[in-house]
Amino acid sequence: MLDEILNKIQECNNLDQLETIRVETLGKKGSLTQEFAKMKTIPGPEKKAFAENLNKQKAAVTEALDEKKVVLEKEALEIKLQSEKIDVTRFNNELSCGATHPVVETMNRIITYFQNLNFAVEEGPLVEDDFHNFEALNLPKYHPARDMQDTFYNKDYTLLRTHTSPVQIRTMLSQSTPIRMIAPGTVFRRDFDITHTPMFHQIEALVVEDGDHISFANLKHVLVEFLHHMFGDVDVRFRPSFFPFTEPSAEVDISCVFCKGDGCRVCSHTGWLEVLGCGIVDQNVFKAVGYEGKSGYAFGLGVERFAMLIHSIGDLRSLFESDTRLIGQFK
Ligand code: 2NM
Repeated sequence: MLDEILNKIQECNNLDQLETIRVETLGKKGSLTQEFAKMKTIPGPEKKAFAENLNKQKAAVTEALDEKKVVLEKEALEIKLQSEKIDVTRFNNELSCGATHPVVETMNRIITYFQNLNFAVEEGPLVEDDFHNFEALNLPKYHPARDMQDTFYNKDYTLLRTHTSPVQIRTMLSQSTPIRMIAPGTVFRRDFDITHTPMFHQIEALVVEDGDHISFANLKHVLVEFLHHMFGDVDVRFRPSFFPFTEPSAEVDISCVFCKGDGCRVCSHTGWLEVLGCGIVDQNVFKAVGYEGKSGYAFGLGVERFAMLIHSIGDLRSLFESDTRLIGQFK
């Protein structure tokens, strides 16, 4: 009978079944317990041997049950651990990281370049008044040059600034020479087509000193160095142009970064790309801010256009669509 019990324990493969075996053998009505009840029917001289034998069997069964219990508990724990296993690397794989928008990145690059040349970074309000946005910049009321910009006007005759030049006016009104500054920021124009968005970004620069020694040569040098920094080994040319706030004025071209000047669709087969406007500050601007007798140069550029040329982005509007397939390429 002992071998039979020990066999059953050996073959048992779960804790419930093991408990059943324990109850069936060592429980109140268990088979071995019942054997102990037979003690009183055993004649005196045989009692001791009978009892010793029974106790041995009980000890053997108890030991077998205890050993098996340890093994089965270990197996059960193993199964539980397997089923509750956590892959700690899983969430890490799914973390996605952001990227700096190409317009912001380009703006930061330009700002850093001029900060290293000791230019101060100035800011001003997006909602401007007529004086700072037009009048002080040699654009008097009813002047046809105001048609060059299509302006968002508010009911109270304030307006959304059409360029960052009002920041230059505010800086000249509140500071004295020498001035060496850039004004990066958002500007607004009523224009919306393939190459224009109603909101875009500009960086304008202004350098003013006492006397008349600031010349076009100073302006040319700074711009050629800057454009080589931004676009690498390109040719640079200055074309005479007109702005109300500068005289003389020029527009600046670089040799086409796509066809290296051979002519392609992007440069309309001219080999040149227009990248900024510049000039010697008009004396009428200095008069408006009490800067008579000073000289200076200024220039302005569109950040979106720079970003598109640097990163070969074909469509201006893709910069404003928040499509993660665009921004995802700039991680
Ligand atoms: C440009 C081109 C040429 C300009 C002029 C001034 C100021 F305030 F000094 F008169 N600020 N910015 C300027 C000159 C801007 O942008 C294409």
